[in-house]
Amino acid sequence: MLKLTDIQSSPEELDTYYAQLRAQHVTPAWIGGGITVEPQSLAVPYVWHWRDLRPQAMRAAELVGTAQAERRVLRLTNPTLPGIASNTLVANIQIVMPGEIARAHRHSGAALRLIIEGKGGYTVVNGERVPMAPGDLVLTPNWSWHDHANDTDTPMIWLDGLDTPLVRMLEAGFYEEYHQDRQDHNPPVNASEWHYPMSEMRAALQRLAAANTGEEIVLEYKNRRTGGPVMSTIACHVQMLRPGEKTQARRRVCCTNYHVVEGAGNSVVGDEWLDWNDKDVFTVPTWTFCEHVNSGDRPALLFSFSDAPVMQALNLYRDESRP
Ligand code: GTQ
Repeated sequence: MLKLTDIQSSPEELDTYYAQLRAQHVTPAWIGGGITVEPQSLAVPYVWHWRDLRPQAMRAAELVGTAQAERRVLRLTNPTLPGIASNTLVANIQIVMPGEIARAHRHSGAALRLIIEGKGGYTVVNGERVPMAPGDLVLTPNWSWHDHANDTDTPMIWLDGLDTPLVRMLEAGFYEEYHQDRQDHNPPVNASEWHYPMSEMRAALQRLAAANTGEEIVLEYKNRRTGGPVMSTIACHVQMLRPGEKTQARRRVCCTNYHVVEGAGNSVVGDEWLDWNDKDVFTVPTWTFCEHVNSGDRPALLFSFSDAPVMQALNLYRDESRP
């Protein structure tokens, strides 16, 4: 017969023992744990409004040159995290002014750009020129050379999504500067591996809406080579919400950041009510029920990026609808 043993020890004995363990850098696992019944995010739901972000991006361009700032980037900061928007993924606003470049480098972190403002700027990815227009998705997968340029006469502003917090946690980060400020590059190609024009996504969403099956209208951006998620650590989606549409509340084991390409509405994320408008950004922590409402009179487009491919690769992914 196996039994649970009950040993009576004095507080003094325990204190002495724990102090010895501390000095020896050993921790008793019966205090504290570290295993939770379900995921408990350190992050909180939060929305950053474009009306606040845009003037500060423009101000950054007045105050800081691209010679000083290798990337002129504002990091959206979750109120409960250190300088990052979500647990594994950052969401940053980058601005490149007319005539400026952001010089060439590469790093282990994978990055995406969702263009918010400006047309005709470009990113050079491994020697290929990738054009930018509002709503376009541009990928710079890990360890790809990339530099940004703006030859136009208006600012280029975009949302950067990177997996750098994940890479840092894994202690797998490398970084290298290119031997020139900019890469020599070829002209743009059709169906670039790194470029997903919003014009194509919008047309596909409108086709789905016209079929009117009553289902949610959501598309995943597919890696053109593998057919899987766009990058090994990041999946991207775009959802169209019809006027008045409200989605089912759902939660998933992954952290997700949203960008409002266009439209107005709100999302209830856990206990938080987040109002959003054109070009706002909001974050949904892991395992937190989330539902979206389009409260406007035009279709709303929500772009999102998440670390779901990481969870799936590690057999940690789950999702459920609210009963
Ligand atoms: O454009 O390469 O937001 O290296 C942060 C780090 C963007 C970039 C960021 C970066 C970049």
